[in-house]
Amino acid sequence: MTATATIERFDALTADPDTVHAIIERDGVVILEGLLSAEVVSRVNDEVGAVLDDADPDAELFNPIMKAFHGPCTKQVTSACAISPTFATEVMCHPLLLALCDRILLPSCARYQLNLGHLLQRGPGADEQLLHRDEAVWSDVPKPAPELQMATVIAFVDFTRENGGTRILPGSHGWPDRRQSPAEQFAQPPPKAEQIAYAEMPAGSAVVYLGGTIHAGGSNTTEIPRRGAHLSYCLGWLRTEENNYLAVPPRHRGQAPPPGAGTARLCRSRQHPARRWLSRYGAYARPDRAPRARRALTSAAAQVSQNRGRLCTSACPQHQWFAQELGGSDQVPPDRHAIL
Ligand SMILES: O=C(O)CCC(=O)C(=O)O
Ligand SMILES: [Fe+2]
Repeated sequence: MTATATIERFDALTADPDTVHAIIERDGVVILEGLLSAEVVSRVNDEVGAVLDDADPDAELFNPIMKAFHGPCTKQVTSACAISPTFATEVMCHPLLLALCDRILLPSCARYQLNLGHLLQRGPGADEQLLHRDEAVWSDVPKPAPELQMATVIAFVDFTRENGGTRILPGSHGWPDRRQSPAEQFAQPPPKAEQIAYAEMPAGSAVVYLGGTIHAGGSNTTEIPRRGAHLSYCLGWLRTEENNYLAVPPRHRGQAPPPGAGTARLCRSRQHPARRWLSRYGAYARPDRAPRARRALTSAAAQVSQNRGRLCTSACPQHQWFAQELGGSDQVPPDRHAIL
């Protein structure tokens, strides 16, 4: 087997956040072993098991790019915190992850926020995912930019090279192509095998990387579904990938961050009538669920008049899809902007 790059590892129980941060700045990535206890891993697995069993890896998503991105063998379930209370309280708000966010994100915003927390189960037969930088979703932010995002993939089974453990290119956060558009980045020659590291790690560990670090899910040539969660945080002034105003259940919104992480506000939302629909059917909703969406949105519309000032950009695909479902027009009525 060809030599591969390596990722520096820390024992999460004893790691000093300043030291871990220094290595993330240097390499763009670290592995935190033992971030979650075996008991927390088993509780999350119990809480998400039935939903993942039911998930259809080949389900239509309203955004076909997302479907191609995850591939036909990956079960992708949004809003993990709405499914698993343990995920919401003990994973999403983990003090070490928030301590790293304090160092990476807080210099560039008043408060950072949850960007997304979804489950990614790469099933047998899953192909290698396209290598990418997660920050490509904010490609309109002029470069150079501050760090926009800190991401993790957390293992809920042992991750191996064979079962699709995340592939990472250490140091790629410092490559000059980071300043190019996503299209130009994808046109770069593929990396050499020896530049790629594999996040092989026991269940309960996490690979933590920057928005500018190139990475992707691996191929799964085993019979074992690779169950992981992709959890990321971003600057407070960015629009998030999951709509956490709706996705985070009210009981977790007011949750006090753990001591030492007083600067995090993981979600600013208040109770919203469309939230239940969204947490049940996912932030990347399927078109065939439109009737339910319409009902939720109709009742939501009554509430949004208070909210008219907060408009989202009419170019977002979610927006356009809702607009078509609601009236066959490509314009969302102004009184519905605020809910998207
Ligand atoms: O599943 C993985 O290992 C990586 C997933 C990922 O990079 C993503 O969804 O952006
Ligand atoms: Fe990614």
